Amino acid sequence: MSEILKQISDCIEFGKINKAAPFPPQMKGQDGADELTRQALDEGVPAQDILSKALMIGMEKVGIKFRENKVFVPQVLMSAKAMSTAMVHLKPFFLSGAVKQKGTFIIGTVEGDLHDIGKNLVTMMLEGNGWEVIDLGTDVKAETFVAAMREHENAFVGLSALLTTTMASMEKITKVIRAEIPNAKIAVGGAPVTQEFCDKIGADAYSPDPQGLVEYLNSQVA
Ligand code: B1M
Repeated sequence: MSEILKQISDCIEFGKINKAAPFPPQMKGQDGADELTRQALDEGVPAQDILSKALMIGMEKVGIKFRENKVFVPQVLMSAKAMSTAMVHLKPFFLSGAVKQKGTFIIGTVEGDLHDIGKNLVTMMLEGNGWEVIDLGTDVKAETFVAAMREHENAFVGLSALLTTTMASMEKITKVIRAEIPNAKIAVGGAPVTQEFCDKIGADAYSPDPQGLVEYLNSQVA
């Protein structure tokens, strides 16, 4: 990994948002995810590399430490904030791929689940691939998905879940959407979700990453 990608990854891992941020104390006064991401882009590092070789790596390390109780929610929130700050710089690069809109995609993180970084990434990638995205946010109830789908006829819908506990919400929401709008095209994703689970709940598509979702949606309108 190049030096700057390693530095950005460290900023995510330790929650260093920008130079002015006093947290973490051992990085006080140093550039943070904000400045370093800008610098990397200015130096010509591809946005995709910054995402996959720095931001995602840093977040993965945080996830492991979180699971092992080596860091706690406040530190994870600082990491999430550092990641969102970096993503602001990346967004125009993903969006610049847009030519004409291929269709509309409604997305939300399911009821009970507040994780939104992955959903936001999916949104960015889809927009960059020419899809109009209606983002319903986090903790989204079945009725909200259905209302948005009635408002945007023929839109595809995507459900994101990051907790094993909220996979139950995903199942419930899928059932409600199916009952209300039988021909709905429902895609599901998020770390604990699998193809097997997708099949079990009767969703139409599963992808472990945004690219797979882009490919699925593009195949539906080709
Ligand atoms: Co939470 N959290 N968290 N968390 N958190 C996880 C998910 C966890 C795996 C951590 C761990 O234990 N190692 C664990 C879940 C365990 C489980 O259920 N098996 C967990 C837990 C337990 C919790 C709390 C319960 C902790 C607590 O309070 N005790 C709590 C729940 C709150 C709630 O939602 N009700 C909680 C809270 C939080 C924070 C608020 C602190 C913060 C969220 C901040 C935010 O999102 N704004 C947070 C974070 C940051 C994480 C980790 C560290 C990182 C998640 C993330 O953003 N990853 C996470 C551990 C981990 O995953 N490494 C963890 C980066 C993101 C780019 O990946 O979201 O997977 P991801 O998205 C990917 C793919 O999954 C895919 O594309 C994305 C890009 O590749 N994808 C889709 C996502 N949605 C898709 C939809 C699609 C297709 C693809 O189609 C529709």
